[in-house]
Amino acid sequence: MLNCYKSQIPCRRQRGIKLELPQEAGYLVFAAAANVLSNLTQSVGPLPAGIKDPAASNGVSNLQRCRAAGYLTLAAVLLAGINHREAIVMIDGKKVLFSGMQSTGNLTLGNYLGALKNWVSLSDEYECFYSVVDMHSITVRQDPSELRKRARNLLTLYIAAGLDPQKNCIYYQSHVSGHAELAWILNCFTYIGELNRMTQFKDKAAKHADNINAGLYTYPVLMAADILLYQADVVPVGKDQLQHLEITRDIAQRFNAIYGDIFTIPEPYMGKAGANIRSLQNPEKKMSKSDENANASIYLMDDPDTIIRKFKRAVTDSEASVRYREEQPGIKNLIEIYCACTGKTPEETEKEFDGKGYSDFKPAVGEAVVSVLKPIQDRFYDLSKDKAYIDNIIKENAGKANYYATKTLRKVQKKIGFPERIR
Ligand code: ATP
Ligand code: LTN
Repeated sequence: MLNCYKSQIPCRRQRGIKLELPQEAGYLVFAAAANVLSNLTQSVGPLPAGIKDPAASNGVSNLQRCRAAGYLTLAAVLLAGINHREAIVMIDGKKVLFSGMQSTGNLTLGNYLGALKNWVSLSDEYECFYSVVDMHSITVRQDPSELRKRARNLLTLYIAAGLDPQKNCIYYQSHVSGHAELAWILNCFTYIGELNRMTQFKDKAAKHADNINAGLYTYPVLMAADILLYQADVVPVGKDQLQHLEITRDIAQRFNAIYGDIFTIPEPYMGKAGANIRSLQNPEKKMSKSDENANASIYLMDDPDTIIRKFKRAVTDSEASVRYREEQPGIKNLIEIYCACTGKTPEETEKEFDGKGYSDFKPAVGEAVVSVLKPIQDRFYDLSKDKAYIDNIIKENAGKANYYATKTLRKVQKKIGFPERIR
């Protein structure tokens, strides 16, 4: 019965215990459900409250059908005797989202406003994978114990910033070997000419002239593997990463053209406010966690006094008026930060500080930032005390990520002609 049920539904991904259903699957589920429901409910009890019997009436929505399908899947899991703790039952057909951050340096306000904050708002709409991409970090030399500590802090910060680890797959890249395996394969489908054009490589090579390693050069291929491994539909990234997303799409399309429809072609997802926060010491440069000048960046864990002090010292100009315009890049950046933290528009901000000087505006920006970061910091410290809780998230989510990664990887290995595994 389980087989018959599975085979009738064109799921995007399926496992004995996991089904993701596209909307149009609703009707098939409906038909399948009508056939199997009575047998299943006899064995596992009545439908839970709030889940409508899909066979009950014509007025059942697609979502209700999908919910029923989720329940039926769970019922099937129970009947098949699979450990339900491992069962992931999805009840509607969400698109997949992948993103990640490197565990190099301490997270900045730029990382939060440009990435993390948007991630939180996307959790409900998408099936999300958020990785701590520690394998990318070693393209630049790292101190081992620092790297381990930073990776853990970053993962904890993801949660402190609002990502629910039950809804989002939050995991370490290095815990899923599929990233490295797929990256190798994709290396063989990437041209040197393409990699030569990557501006991030040129920047980082100039900055680390003593260590221009092959990993730094093929960094975009590992990033492509991250994204394609999970068949991601969307990838939230800042402007600086668009070129890497473009090469990911090119590699995927090249592979698909040879082997068929294997990879989903990902789209960039650009958030609106705060997508491009600049350095406080040099507004020509983006705020970056690897900046050697600590005054150039606001770190997520900076205490309130430090934050206010850094804003007071921010490089601006001699115009002495709070105006949102290209000619005043330092002030423009501060206005953008203020707006991202308060929800105000640049026009409202100009009005609010009309006739006032930078000595009023700069501390106000600092206060706005403190009010956003303080709750995140408090939650971070609370979470850090609960080692068992974080350990459990690391373990469970690595399992989930591995499951999806292996699925894509096996498909790819088969297509390119690697010998089958003998079980
Ligand atoms: P590094 O200095 O190590 O290169 P970084 O601070 O530039 O790090 P990344 O790890 O490269 O940060 O980026 C993590 C995410 O944060 C990416 O989505 C990136 O686009 C975003 N991001 C980084 N810096 C900024 C910024 N200044 N403004 C907006 N978004 C940013
Ligand atoms: N290169 C990115 C981090 C990163 C990433 C990814 C982002 C690695 N793999 C996959 C999105 C999707 C950066 O430096 N911001």
